[in-house]
Amino acid sequence: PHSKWPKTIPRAKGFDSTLALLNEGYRFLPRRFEALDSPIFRTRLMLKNVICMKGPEAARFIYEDPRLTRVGALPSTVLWLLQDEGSVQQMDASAHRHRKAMFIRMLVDDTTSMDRMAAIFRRRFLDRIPSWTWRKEVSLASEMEIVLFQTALDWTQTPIDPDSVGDDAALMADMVSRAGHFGPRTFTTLLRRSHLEKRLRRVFSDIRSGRIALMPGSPMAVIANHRDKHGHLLSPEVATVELINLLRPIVAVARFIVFAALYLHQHPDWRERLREKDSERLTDFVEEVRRISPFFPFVGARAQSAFEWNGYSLAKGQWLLLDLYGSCHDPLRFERPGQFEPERRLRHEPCDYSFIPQGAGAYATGHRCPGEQATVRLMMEAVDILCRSIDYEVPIQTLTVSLRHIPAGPRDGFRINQIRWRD
Ligand code: HEM
Ligand code: MYR
Repeated sequence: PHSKWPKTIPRAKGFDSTLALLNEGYRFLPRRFEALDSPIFRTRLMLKNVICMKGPEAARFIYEDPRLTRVGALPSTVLWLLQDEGSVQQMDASAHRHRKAMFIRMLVDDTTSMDRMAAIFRRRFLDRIPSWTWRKEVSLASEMEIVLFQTALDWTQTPIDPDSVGDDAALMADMVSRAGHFGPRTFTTLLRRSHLEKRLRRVFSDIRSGRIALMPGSPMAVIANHRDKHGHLLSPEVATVELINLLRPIVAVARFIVFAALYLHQHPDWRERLREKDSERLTDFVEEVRRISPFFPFVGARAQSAFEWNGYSLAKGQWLLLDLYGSCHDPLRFERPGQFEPERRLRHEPCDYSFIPQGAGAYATGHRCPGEQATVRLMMEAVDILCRSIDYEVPIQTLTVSLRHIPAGPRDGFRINQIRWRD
């Protein structure tokens, strides 16, 4: 079904919507699409004119039109927390495709490498459980952040002082949790990030000078040996930024795992079903968690020149937002979008422009997340362990997820107790 595109882009009420966005969170965009009965509207955010869109046609546009760029599409603090200068997210056209190919080799094409990531995670997770059994209760979010960070370090072969693993894992998680709002803590997180970058730049310098040897084929080696289109190695600065582009989002998968645990808790029939080993059913479950969970709210883009799209004339520099959350909850595409129904049997496909929790379109040519398979694999391992390896109780706590908070999640990161092995 197609949403109706109006002749002219309607304008949302009010002079500037920044406060409304901070207040309404994930609901801000969907509410206005509904109120204006349009998949597109104009407003101001941070006093800047912005066009907001949802749906498959908009996703195809934002992810595939070469006249758009990601440069200048995010507030600087979000850019420094989540991407940084010189990163793949900020590149365009052939330079982007060349850098993106490096990520695709590691995260999509090299299936042995993905199997290795999943196996490391499984081992690290199972190894962590004995330390839970004697604790009164644990926060699944913080535990998963540590296990995922250890996984990311092992998988990439990043040499980091074991004493700093706890702090660095928390830093990875903070980069994501602070990206949705600004305040004094944003700057502390950015400062911690710059200290970590300094340590990692030294690692790349030591690799270049031969002081550190690398495991051939490891992501660390792939980044250290990557050459740009002109045959130049990446600078230690850019190599560091791209390494963090692997470490940080792997830790961010903890958020999806917490949502998966929440849905297991609310749908005990699914926990029962998943006790039987069945990878199709497990995939159904995990993909529905990715669709329904409020995580990456929207992505931004900017027009590199003035042009016409879909009958609308866009000015040079026009700022655009695509609602990922709203597209995944669009009643035109998903029946009962607010209901958790793994029976939908969703699968992420390059030609799907509706089920887009991690972006849309082709991996190689656009900015779609190259870590989607990795995310699904890690979530499947986690849900498998939560259903088949252990039993636990969920003590009384606030489990409602406020959609006003970006990124969202249960308040205490989902506490569990009375953890025991299943026989
Ligand atoms: C890009 C979401 C996990 C690596 C993206 C984009 C989204 C996204 C929405 C597109 C941004 C845009 O269009 O500008 C997520 C979410 C994740 C996740 C919600 C869940 C934790 C991962 C993982 C990795 C990863 C596990 C790698 C290990 C990347 C990279 C890009 C990216 C390198 C940049 C791609 C480009 O600019 O071409 N991610 N991601 N992500 N993601 Fe993820
Ligand atoms: C990653 O670490 O790259 C993956 C997860 C990032 C999720 C970030 C969620 C909050 C983003 C809020 C800002 C929206 C930017 C348009």
